[in-house]
Amino acid sequence: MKTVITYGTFDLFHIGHVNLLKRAKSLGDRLIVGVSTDEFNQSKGKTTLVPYAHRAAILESCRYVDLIIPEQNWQQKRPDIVQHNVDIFLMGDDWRGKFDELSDLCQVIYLDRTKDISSTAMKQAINVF
Ligand code: C2G
Repeated sequence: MKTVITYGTFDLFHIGHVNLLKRAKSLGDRLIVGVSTDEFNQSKGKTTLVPYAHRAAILESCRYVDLIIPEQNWQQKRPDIVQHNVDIFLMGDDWRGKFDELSDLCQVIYLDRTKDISSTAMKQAINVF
């Protein structure tokens, strides 16, 4: 069984997230998603509208996602990959190169982001910021 893992905040779940998860799942048999906790997002300096519990439940409802784990820090990727026998670590290409050090454990893939959509742009459009 081929396992793929990816991580993210997934605030205001949108088509860019769906496209990434769909392509990620097409590369394996099982897709694990590490969803950033509210506390971790604070440490990333990222404000979210949707609380972790809702973001995790929304991801769980996605047909492409098989398992949700909380993303609580930057350091957990390596042990997560080992614990879950991950074959592919995957992120959107805004992260290109940032996780190459994981390539001793698994294949590292960066996929093109979906153009013209982002949680930040959506928040600005509805004047949340
Ligand atoms: N994404 C995408 N296209 C978009 C927007 C986002 O492909 N238009 C991808 C991002 O590249 C990322 C994933 O969707 O791989 C989740 O995006 P975010 O929720 O913005 O994740 P981020 O806050 O970047 O957190 O440890 C990694 C971090 O947790 C990533």
